[in-house]
Amino acid sequence: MRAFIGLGSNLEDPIAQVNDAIALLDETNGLERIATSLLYASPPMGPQDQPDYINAVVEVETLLAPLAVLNALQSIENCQGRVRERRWGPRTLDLDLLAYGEVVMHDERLQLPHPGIAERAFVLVPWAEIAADFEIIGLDKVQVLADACPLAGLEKINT
Ligand code: A4P
Ligand code: MG
Repeated sequence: MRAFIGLGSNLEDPIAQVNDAIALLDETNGLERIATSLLYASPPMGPQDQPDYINAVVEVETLLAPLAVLNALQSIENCQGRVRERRWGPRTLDLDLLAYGEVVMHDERLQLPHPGIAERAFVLVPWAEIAADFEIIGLDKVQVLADACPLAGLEKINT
């Protein structure tokens, strides 16, 4: 199945956090990375008293079921010292399963597609870079949503 993962970090060298997470995704059995966006910087959505974020989106081809992908993402977050504190607060690493094919799911642990996608330029712009024509079930094509979403200070970073 074709799936998309959103990566975000705003603590402890966010660029390294995102790159390390990509390396750990590559080591996960049953996930194959197909495409990777550039890295983007943006001011925090939510509480403003926290550092700017680095975000990226990765496309994978996977044999794992949706909850198994979530388990893999959470174990990578835990490996990188993620401590859950307040909602939308700062974090060393946040991995979101943005979409898993055309699956719609409302499990307590897993909502698919990920809620809030349509308002988040830091998700849509990197996603459109790698899969502009992907149709997010129940929403629209990634590029259409990206074009409609205010950039909110999002910038591509040069690494
Ligand atoms: N969960 C449900 N559906 C999913 C899914 N599709 N993918 C559950 C991943 N997890 C999913 O997540 C809380 C619970 O969501 C998990 O236990 C999982 O079972 P969390 O990551 O522990 O909590 P959170 O991230 O603090 O809350 P939330 O609502 O997921 O926040 P978001 O939406 O991840 O936003 N600003 C910028 N510029 N860039 C960012 O990346 N990120 C956030 C966090 C806030 N502001 C930001 C950014
Ligand atoms: Mg999250």
